[in-house]
Amino acid sequence: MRTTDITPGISAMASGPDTKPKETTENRTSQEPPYKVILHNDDFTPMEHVIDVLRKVVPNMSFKQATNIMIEAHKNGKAVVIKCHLELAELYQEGLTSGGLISTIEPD
Ligand code: TYC
Repeated sequence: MRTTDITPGISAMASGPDTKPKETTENRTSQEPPYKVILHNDDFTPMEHVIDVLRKVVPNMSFKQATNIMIEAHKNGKAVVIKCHLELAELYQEGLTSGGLISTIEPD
C-alpha cells in the first residue's frame, strides 16, 4: 500500500531525536534571576528594625525569612536578601537604604 510506504518515514521523523527541544538546560539557566541583593551587617541598627525593613521592602517576605536573613547578616557580615532582575534589585536596594540598611547588588 502506498500510504504505508510513506507513513513510517513521517512518524519516525516526527518523534525522532531531531525534533526534540534543544538545550533545555541552557534555557533554564538563562531564566534564573541574574542579580543578588546583599544585606550588610552594621553595629548599631536594632535587629527588630532590620526585620521590619526587610518585610516592608520585599513583597511576601515572612517574619521567619526576614529573621533568618537578619541573623545571617549579623553573624556572617552579609546575607542574600533576594535574587531578581536588576531593575527590581535597584528598587529593593533603594528601600533598604531608605530604611537605614546597607546593601549591595551583585551578579549571581
Ligand atoms: N548587628 C546589628 C545589631 O547587633 C543587627 C543587624 C543585623 C544590623 C543585620 C544590620 O544587616 C543587619 N543590632
